[in-house]
Amino acid sequence: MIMVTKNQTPSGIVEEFMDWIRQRNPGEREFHQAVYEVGVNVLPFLLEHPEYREAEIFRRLCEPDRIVIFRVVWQDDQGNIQVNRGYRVQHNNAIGPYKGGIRFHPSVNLSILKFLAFEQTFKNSLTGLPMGGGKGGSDFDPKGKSDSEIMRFCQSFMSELYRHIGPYTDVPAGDIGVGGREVSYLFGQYKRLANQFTGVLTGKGLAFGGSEIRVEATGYGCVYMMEDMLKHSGEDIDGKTAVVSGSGNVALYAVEKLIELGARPVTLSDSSGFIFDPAGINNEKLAWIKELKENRRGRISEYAAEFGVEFHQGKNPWVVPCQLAFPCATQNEIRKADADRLLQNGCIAVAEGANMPSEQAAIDAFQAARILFAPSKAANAGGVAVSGLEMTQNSMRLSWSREELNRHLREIMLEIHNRCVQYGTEDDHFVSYLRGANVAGFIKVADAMLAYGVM
Ligand code: NDP
Ligand code: 2IT
Repeated sequence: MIMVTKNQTPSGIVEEFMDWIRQRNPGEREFHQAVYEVGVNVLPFLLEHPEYREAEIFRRLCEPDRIVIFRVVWQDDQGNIQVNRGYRVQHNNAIGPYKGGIRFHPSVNLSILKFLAFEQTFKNSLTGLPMGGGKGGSDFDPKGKSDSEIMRFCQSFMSELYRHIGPYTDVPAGDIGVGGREVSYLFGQYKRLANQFTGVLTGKGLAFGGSEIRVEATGYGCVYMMEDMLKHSGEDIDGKTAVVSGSGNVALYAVEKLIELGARPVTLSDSSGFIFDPAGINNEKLAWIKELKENRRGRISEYAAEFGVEFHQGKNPWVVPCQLAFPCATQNEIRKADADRLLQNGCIAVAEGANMPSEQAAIDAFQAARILFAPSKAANAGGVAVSGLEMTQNSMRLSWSREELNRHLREIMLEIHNRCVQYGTEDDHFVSYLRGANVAGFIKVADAMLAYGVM
């Protein structure tokens, strides 16, 4: 049944839909934000597509298929019993098994995981690969924990999760706080409980079914997206100054690719503040940061001491003048005031490495200024795309070379760029990558859902 609408204008339809979302999901701010960000493009698109509208496809897409919430109990090194909460949001499997990362961070709650799983569904669709959307995690804080505490937590988490996932059901991977070490502990425990060696997680080590380029894929893919947007508008990435936030998996490999393509990355950050290196981070400094972050698990402030540059405690890097911005840390890290500052300082393009890093008012400012803006579901899709290729390799029981995988990643990012151009080009030739990504991501899932009938 089609809901009777008070007001059939596009903004009236969005407003009415959001009233429904807020009423059904009270207090879930991030989830409301993610639905709005997609709905503002997709709901007006439905006015011209009654087949989707009459089948209430978008409304169905705003209700996850299933959510599992469970207790995770583990023992710390002092012998104390610790209690955390685990989640898996299986959002939509219309076009493939649920697929998406696991986040371990004290801020994790249902709203954050529902927003991430919702976004993941459209992102995975955009990759062109057969993957549905899901996301999981826990409010567990890996910071300051010993290796054995991380192992015990991961084993306990998987002791419940394993019954809900599988290579044809749901295939988790990493996200904030979950990297190679955690995926290994999780996969080991799954294998033990299920007595099966399958491609049930991605981001695995190369010795046990992992894929080349997966570690690099999100950061590299994000820079490829930027390269393609610049090319499409007659610009070049070479020589441009780039501001990058975060100093985790996504940020470090974005910096690596920026250096390779001749850009000048000048910042990195973590939750304590940012470093500003006006000379640019080069390969030698990047190798030092990788050792710091991946092996010693240190803080980015140590870079300032090592290389004699400024560390800005408690601040984010959007005050630094740049042409290109790469938010690669977390959601809502670019506020409206940050967006205004970036624009005043001459920023011409933003590619979102993190998921939903720009708040809505910041996006509105970027769009109003007509700068190039690649939303996360397009810009960071390279990670899950190579996860999809890891699944393919696991099914075929073979491993492709680094060169072959990088070639696939490059092609997939270009295809995503071109889909955004196809669905997002406006009358004045401005490309709304946001609208393009939302509409193109929606159509594939919607067509599958229509084909299945009412469910
Ligand atoms: P990591 O855990 O490797 O790194 C996260 C980085 O962001 C750290 O530098 C961390 O600093 C910082 N950070 C995290 N939370 C906050 C916060 N609340 N405030 C300030 N800084 C914060 O995660 P990833 O690099 O994997 O993920 C970064 C973003 O990219 C996330 O939004 C994630 O969802 C997204 N993403 C990741 C993909 C992947 O393949 N890994 C794929 C697609 C998107 P600190 O150490 O101080 O906490
Ligand atoms: O947000 C994301 O796309 C990820 N964290 C990666 C998911 C995956 O399954 O590789």
